[in-house]
Amino acid sequence: MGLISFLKEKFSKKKDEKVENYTEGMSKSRQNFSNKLNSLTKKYKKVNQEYFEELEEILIESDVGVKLTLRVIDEVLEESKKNKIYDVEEINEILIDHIFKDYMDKGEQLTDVRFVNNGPTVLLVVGVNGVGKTTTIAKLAKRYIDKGKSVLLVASDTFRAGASEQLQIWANRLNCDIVTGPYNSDPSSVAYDGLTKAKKENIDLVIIDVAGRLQNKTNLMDELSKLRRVIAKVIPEAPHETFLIIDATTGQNGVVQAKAFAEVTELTGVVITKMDGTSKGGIILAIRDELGVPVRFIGLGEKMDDLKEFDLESYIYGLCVEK
Ligand SMILES: Nc1nc2c(ncn2[C@@H]2O[C@H](COP(=O)(O)OP(=O)(O)OP(=O)(O)O)[C@@H](O)[C@H]2O)c(=O)[nH]1
Ligand SMILES: [Mg+2]
Repeated sequence: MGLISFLKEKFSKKKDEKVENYTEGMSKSRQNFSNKLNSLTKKYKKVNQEYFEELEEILIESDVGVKLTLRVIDEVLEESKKNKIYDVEEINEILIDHIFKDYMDKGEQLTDVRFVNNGPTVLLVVGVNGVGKTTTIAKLAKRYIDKGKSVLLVASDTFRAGASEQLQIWANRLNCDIVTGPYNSDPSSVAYDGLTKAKKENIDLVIIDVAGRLQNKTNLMDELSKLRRVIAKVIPEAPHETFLIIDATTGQNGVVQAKAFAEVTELTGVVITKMDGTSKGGIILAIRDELGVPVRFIGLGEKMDDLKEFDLESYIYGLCVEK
């Protein structure tokens, strides 16, 4: 049985809240992707060259990325020939199986922040302007406060006017401690102050908000490596996690950003925001394919609890299964 049949059976039996969140948050992407796939299925019934060409187009239009699309289509074509499978529905199942397997084969499957045993766990959050860094930080802070952890926010984005204030508002709302610095001050020195405080007070989780200006890669690289050096001075193994935030609505541009960041700094995870705002939900697959870094969380809406742990099965179900 293919994955899609398996998921249909698994998720149709009992109402699963997590899957409901995904199907709701991904409705635009699903309408786009599954409608196109369904019309293709009706049009062809048996696969041929034109079918695969149209399928390729659908995948690329859904932001799955050209590289991954071509590879998966090749794999499916080969399987079709080898096992003499020409039925469109069967081929669609095989396609989804390959997409799933490709994601799994790319590396670790992590979601939740990995906490260290001793002392504060340090999470660095990077990404370009407007992708949803600050709100994601607030959502993550709430998640771990709700789990009983002590959380400290550090406003190292000192360059954008109002950035610190925005984080401060969240800290107040969440009743969470925060360290800020003056506008235009050195982000590393704010981080230093924050980590010193976290160490002294034995805070469980420190989340650092960093500005990500991509205009100049050398600058970004210098800034991030300085920040990492300073962080490691206070807590030797830190930062333990570095999450890159990518806005799903930016499509292939998001993939370009991800590659650029991966070149200048070590990333342990990606968070995809605004999945609810795009009809091209394939970006997750493209980023995983290009970077191999696990997608840790996914933003499925603007509300505080709309940030969910990434779950590949729910994601595929949310993308492909008609509702
Ligand atoms: N619909 C939707 N909106 C989101 C999501 N995540 C963030 N946003 C919105 O995106 C906008 C920008 O979010 P911020 O958190 O300010 O982004 P930022 O990266 O910190 O921006 P700068 O500090 O200006 O660089 C806000 O209006 C958020 O509510 C999401 O998952 N879904
Ligand atoms: Mg911000």
